[in-house]
Amino acid sequence: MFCFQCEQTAGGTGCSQAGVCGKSPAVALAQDETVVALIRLARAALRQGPVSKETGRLLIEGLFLTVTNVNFDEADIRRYNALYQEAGDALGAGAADDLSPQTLFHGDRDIVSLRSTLLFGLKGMAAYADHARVLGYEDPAIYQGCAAFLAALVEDHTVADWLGLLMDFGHLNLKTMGLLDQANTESYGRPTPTTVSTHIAPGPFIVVTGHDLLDLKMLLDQTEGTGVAVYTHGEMLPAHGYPELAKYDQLKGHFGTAWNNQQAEFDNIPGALLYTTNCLMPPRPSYKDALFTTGLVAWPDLPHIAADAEGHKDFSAVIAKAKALGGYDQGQEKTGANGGHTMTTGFARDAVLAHAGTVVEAVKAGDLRHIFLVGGCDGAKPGRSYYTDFVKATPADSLVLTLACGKFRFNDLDLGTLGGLPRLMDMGQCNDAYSAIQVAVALAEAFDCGVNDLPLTLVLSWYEQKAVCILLTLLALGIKNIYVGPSLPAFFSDTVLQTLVETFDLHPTGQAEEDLAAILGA
Ligand code: FSO
Ligand code: SF4
Repeated sequence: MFCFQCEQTAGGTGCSQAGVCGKSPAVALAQDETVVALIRLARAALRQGPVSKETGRLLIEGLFLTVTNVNFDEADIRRYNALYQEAGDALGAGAADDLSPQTLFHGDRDIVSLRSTLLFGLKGMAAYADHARVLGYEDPAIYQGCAAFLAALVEDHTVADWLGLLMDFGHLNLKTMGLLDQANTESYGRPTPTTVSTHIAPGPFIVVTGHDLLDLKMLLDQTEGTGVAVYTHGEMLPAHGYPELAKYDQLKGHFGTAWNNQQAEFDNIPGALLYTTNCLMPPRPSYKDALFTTGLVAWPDLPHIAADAEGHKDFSAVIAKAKALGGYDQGQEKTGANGGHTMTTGFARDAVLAHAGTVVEAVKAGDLRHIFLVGGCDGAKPGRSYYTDFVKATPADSLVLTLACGKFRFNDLDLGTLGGLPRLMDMGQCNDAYSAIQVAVALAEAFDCGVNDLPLTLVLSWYEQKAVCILLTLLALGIKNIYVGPSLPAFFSDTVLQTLVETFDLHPTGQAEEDLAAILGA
């Protein structure tokens, strides 16, 4: 096997014996076969004319299937692959479309680097497109673009052309994040600032993790009146900000922190666990029996809740498991990383821009010196205390916007307020980078300047492929001077890295205090 798509890749270069994530060589091969089956399907579909909705759905589903920590079940992946192969056959895929999985990661190092960057970005974007699709939001341009980029992966391009493709892709991902933003806000209302408790009450409960808000909504409908409480974990925290989800009394609070702490946090848990998307880690025996997967997530021999033809899911087995486990006898404090008992969320673009006037005036008056967006993924490797250190060191006359699961390093800290606004504001899940971009654009308009001229710095943490698509969107928008860590992608060759550094002033993170001083001194 060879896989280097995530930040925890073995030795910082590539997993070749087994995945650090728990992925076996057989699963890795099956997932590479998924990718070549999708390229084959895309090429055949493009020859027929506009890509159909049915084909587009298969492309995004298949790509999402191969994202880090989603599916570890070889038999399940092979079932999907057979569908993609059949769909390609039906569209007239020929021998010339058959590719060996080895074509993906072999050849000139810079070309492999550029191809991998595009492929991993596509995987991340596919997850967002799939979340929008389940809510009934689809865009033919996204499906068409997805097919075209898949086909482009195995075509010859100059380095300059590859970079052009990556920028075009960044714009398509912006469109996709915009569609998901529309899907989420039209389905569940506009997020409002909300304080979420980390207290776990006695009695039966279910912990829901991952990103799929529709799964949570269906579970909330089905747990009404059952006496079973529901808690979020990891990237589900922002659900509490959506009025149409927060209205359920049994949605009680947040359990623990981010995905990378699940093995410790779920140890001997007396509640049921529902995994809606990534990030699944190899389950420990002490909670394996409590675990259910849904959507594209799968682990061999663990129960999976599938949707029926109408998209409905029956979570009665999860509810029954929660009742059987019974919950804690006494209330528990599952505090944040710094011992805090609450977390806040719901500061999406409307909530922040409602105070745009205050922010603009505070900057003009010299009361607000800088805005930081400290966001991205959390991860299991050491070195991520950088983000805690950075946020703790930000001066009192600065604001910290955050999003995605990296925030659990610091989102229980009380950073106080500035001009009536909390200094720390959680904008939501990783896809809510869309909201952050809207805020940056609106502030630039208010100041009549470019986004790069704002007193704003992005300090990003990456782990998996969604972070790749977001980074490409930010670069495509011309946003410069971004700090990225905790380590750089193994799939960036020296030439690609140098190009990104020179073109976009991309900075690898260094020491928190030094980086902060450099930003504020600039
Ligand atoms: Fe985190 Fe996992 Fe949302 Fe990622 S939970 S690491 S970037 O999947 O998608 O932020
Ligand atoms: Fe290794 Fe990451 Fe690939 Fe898993 S997803 S095999 S940890 S590079």
